[in-house]
Amino acid sequence: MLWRNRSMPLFIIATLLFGLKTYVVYRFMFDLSIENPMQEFILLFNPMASAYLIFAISVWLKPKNQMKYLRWTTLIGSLILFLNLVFYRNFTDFITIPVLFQGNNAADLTGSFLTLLHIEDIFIFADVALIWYLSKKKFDLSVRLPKRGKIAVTAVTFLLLAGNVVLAEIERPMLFVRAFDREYLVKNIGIYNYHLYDATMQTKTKAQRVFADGSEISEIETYLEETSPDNPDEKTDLYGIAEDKNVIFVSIESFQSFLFDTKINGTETTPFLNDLRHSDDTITFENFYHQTAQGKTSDSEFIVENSLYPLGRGAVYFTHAGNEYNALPEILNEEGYETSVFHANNGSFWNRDVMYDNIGYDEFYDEKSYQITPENSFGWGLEDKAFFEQSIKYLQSQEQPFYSKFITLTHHFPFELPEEKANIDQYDSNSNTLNAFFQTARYTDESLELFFQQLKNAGLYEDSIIVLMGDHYGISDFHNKAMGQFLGKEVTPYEQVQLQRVPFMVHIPGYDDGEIKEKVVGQIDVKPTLLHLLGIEENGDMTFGGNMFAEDRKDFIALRDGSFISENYVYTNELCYDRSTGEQLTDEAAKGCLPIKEKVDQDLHYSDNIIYGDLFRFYDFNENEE
Ligand code: GP9
Ligand code: MN
Repeated sequence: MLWRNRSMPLFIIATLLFGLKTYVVYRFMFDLSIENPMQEFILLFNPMASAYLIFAISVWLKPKNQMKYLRWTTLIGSLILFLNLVFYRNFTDFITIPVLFQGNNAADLTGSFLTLLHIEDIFIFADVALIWYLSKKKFDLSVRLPKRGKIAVTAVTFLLLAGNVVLAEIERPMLFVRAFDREYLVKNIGIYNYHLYDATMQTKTKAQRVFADGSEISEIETYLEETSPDNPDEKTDLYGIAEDKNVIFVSIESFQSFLFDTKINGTETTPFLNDLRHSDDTITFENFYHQTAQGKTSDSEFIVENSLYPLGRGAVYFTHAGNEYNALPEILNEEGYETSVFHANNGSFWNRDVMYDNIGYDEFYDEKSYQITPENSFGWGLEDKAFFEQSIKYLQSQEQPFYSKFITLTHHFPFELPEEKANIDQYDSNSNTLNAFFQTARYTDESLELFFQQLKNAGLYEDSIIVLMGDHYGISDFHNKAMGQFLGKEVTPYEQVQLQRVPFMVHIPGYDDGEIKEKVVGQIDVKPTLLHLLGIEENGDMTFGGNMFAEDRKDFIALRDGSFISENYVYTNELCYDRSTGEQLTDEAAKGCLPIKEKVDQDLHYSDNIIYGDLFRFYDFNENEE
């Protein structure tokens, strides 16, 4: 007899309940795309295999400890699942170890956290309660097996695991090598094994810095030279147009380009920005993409400052804040600019205080510099109108020319706005998030209009150029149904990529040749573009982007998950689309995507190596300046 009382042992009950529960959560509470029956089967198989893996180990323990072990592992496993679900609702992504260590942010996220909880989440803990109850002594559902029996139980673990890996490999060849997309991993090997995989990756990346030497940096230097367009030094009419002017860079929170020219019940969402886009003193890039990943705003800052890609896991601002960089503020400091950042949030959010110091910002005006009262704050903190208004005096105290970055906050998930401050209706769909989105977007638009006015009043406007950029998406694909309703078309993977367009506008007072440019560009291009406008030659720099105004440009914009946009194609989820029509290309026609995809992967790989290996410590930027 394998177990006493002939009742089913608790580790089997736990496996069935926990496995099934996990499957139901994957299937109905996450929003994982299931394309065929095989994927459906793997989605059911992997939680069963994982649950068995975790619980079957208990047969090696003494009966009393078996119960304790099963109790705690079901609870911890359920917590992991629950936290991932909450994280997913906000980011459509899964937790990675670096993200976990961003403790400050987690604390600051409490406001959003509560809005991410759903009543049905209780279901995730239903089996935990049952297991705790059944693990009581009176039921005695422990097992006492001879050694052979224990080995047999464990052997099944390996069979299940091997089965899972084989199935995953058939479904997604080279899954572990190409693991850009965490959703594939979770779908195929389950969330628990995914965390084991992530832990292995973490160890590997930590080791990379230790083993890096100077040899690889020259390989990357050659690569960047060879892949740069024919004439990287091309000087356009705009070269030096902003020489000696101040640069006011505004990073607009969660602003997506689809908002332009939209109306809710007849009211324009962004009247000020719409006018600006069509004015003579503004150049707008219509096809400008954000390229951020888990580090959100901080990733956008990192890309802009360095023209490097962010990392696929975690925020570089956290994971590699001590690296050597050749960042924009450092370059501008050398050119005689005073550099500063204005952001009315906790200074340590995204580890900004540490990173800013490392990359050379002279001042950081964080929440301590602002008068924050119950009347002027809601949601994430100080409202943008008060933020801009209170910043002007600090801006006036800067030595000119200055480079000042402003990071707005009000238009941030969950897009809260007191009713009396809303000047546009909510949208009406099944997504409260999208419904509220237009009100805070409108608020941002109004605060920018006021800011421009205040700059004029303060006498700072004429001598400055004002650059406006969206940091990343605000509406994740979790809301695709509502988004489809708003756009009047289904949000296909192609549309999903197109929704990653965010504003990029260069406003030059006195300029009279403004236009809306169609070129495909992205955040990676901002640093070389600003330097071009300022007339600063940085020949020895290593950048993955290029001047947006140049004729000869690199032929793609890579997104962090390996998707890309080129003049002719949009590539995502391993599918190639015609960029102009959105039509999915197959066979011969789809082959056009392949050579570009290779370059994209190489680019991301080299940029990662620079960061993981801290390779700029082996490179002398001044010496390489020609
Ligand atoms: C926090 C603000 C928002 O200071 O920049 O960060 P996000 O959540 O968008 O990355
Ligand atoms: Mn942001």
